[in-house]
Amino acid sequence: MSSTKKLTVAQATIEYLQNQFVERDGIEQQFFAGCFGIFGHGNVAGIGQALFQNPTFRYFQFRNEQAMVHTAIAYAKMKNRLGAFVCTTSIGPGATNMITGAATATINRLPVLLLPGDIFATRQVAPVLQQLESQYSQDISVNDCFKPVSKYWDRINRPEQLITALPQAMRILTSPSESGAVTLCMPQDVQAEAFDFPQELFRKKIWQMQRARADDSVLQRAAAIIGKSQSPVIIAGGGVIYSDACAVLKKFVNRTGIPVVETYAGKGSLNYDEPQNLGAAGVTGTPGSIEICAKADVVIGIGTRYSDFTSISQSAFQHASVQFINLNISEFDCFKQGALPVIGDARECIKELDGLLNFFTVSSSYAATIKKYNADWDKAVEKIYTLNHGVPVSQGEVIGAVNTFSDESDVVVCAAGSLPGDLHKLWRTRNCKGFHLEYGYSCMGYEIAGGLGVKMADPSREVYVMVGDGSYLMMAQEIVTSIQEGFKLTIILINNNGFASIGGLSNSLGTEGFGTEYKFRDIKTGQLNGKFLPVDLATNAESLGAVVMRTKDIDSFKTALAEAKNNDRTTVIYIETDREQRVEGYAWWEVPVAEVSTIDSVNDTYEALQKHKKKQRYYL
Ligand SMILES: Cc1ncc(C[n+]2csc(CCOP(=O)(O)OP(=O)(O)O)c2C)c(N)n1
Ligand SMILES: [Mg+2]
Repeated sequence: MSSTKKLTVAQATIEYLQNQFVERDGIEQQFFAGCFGIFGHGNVAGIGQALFQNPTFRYFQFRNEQAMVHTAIAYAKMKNRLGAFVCTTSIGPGATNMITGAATATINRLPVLLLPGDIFATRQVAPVLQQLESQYSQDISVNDCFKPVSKYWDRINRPEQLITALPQAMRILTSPSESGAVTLCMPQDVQAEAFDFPQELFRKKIWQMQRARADDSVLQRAAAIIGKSQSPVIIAGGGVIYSDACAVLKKFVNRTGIPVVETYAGKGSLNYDEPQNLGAAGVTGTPGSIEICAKADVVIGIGTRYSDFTSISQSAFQHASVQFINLNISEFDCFKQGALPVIGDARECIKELDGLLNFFTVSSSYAATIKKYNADWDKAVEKIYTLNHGVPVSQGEVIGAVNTFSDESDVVVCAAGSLPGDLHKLWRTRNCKGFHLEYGYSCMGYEIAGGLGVKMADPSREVYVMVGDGSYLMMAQEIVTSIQEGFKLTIILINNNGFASIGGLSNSLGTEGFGTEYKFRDIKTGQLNGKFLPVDLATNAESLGAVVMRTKDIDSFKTALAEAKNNDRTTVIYIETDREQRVEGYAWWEVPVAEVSTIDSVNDTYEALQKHKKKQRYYL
């Protein structure tokens, strides 16, 4: 047997990727489920040829490169980072279309492997079609823009560089602490070059996704601090779910009574009806969660990166001597908030803390407070779910109808607009993978493409994509892909004629919703305050091949949900909502306000901002 195998760089890449496996808790699985792509001259004869030659590594055709990265991200999220997709593009615009996707992956710490085509390494033909030239270096292409949004970035200028680049890519992709977008730029000529690669490169390789244990003495210190606390709280972040720590968290808090608040990525860590679950944390938090965090003497952040939505722009934690203890696999996140850093896998760390704290329970008065907050909030949710607002309906009622109709195992998917905050507060979670929010980058356009990734990861569940008209207009084209591949989505398309979220924010900042409604330019005023635009989004969805149901009131909406469940093709349920019937908010969020203005309402808002800012703190 020869010790080398002659393959093109593209063929070697695909063959290598096909042989990569991950193992966690003794369960082994193939890491990549295939390759998403859009072909152009920068990849058609390289990666394209390799995929054509090797149909067992399945190729999926997409409509937009950014969207296909979103689908890959959602897939990896649904798989708790134990599965991923490869994305191939041409050079130039096809490649740079993936940059937003790369940032979305990296901010959410989710693995995607990007293979953008790149300019000729030989340079002889330069500038190739779509090459952006640099006057001071021939060693630069638009693909350098991936550097700040990738966790690993490389350019394969010679075939043998693959041999050392691919294992580095895999190390990052399968690391629970380092995961994110990995970009291997593939010059279009090099992709097609042959090389005698060592056979060992194509051996089956199993990457262990390790459950790192924390340092004993640090765990003991953490237990000692929690053991003496009067009003502890746990912030459950995405790390709880990715580490598959939901069951041990439930056991720990059911026994100790420590309340839990959930971030966007962490919502679902506990089911909604668990007695210790106070629900949404932070800016879009429940009143109980906000109160408990404000008074907490010990804050235990598990698998959270403390975004400003969680920390209420660093005004959430008001106890004079609040002490943070972070359980996190990522050292970077673990040290945030001046915390005692318990660096390790969430599930293992919770288990060990549970053992060390076997003497501890919260006081009965603290438990009673938590119980009351829970009961009060559940009443508030019920009221919003059953508002009977009439036509146009309220967004809260729509969420209520979807939540009530859907099965326990179903998944809701969302990313941007006013829906995420409302869902964060109102969605009654019933399984730890049922609430899929991309709120790290909150990237408009993630919703439908993301829904597709969720469905691909688990076709046994119904996937409910909730999307606003603004996000829909930004990126709806993967409806076509969902139909092509037979991955059925139920898309709830909420039309409120523009940006309810940013419109509301603008109003609250004194700028009267400027630029946030979808209206004609008025000839007299010269402003965008004419009639509403005559856009028909339902017909648009129909034209992409979806089954479309146009609903107006909440009863017809509920009927449509039942019908949609029986469809096997992607179905869009269209409904218009009253943009001003908002779900109440209970916390502040820092958004800058003009320090000087000719408009009184802006000046008033600036004064209010100064008051709120007094509550902000540094935790060192
Ligand atoms: C790609 C992108 N561009 C801009 C924004 C800023 N932004 C956040 S929400 C929003 C409006 C969303 O409108 P829509 O989807 O209709 O939801 P609604 O606010 O009406 O609920 C905008 C522009 C964003 N999050 N993502
Ligand atoms: Mg809207």
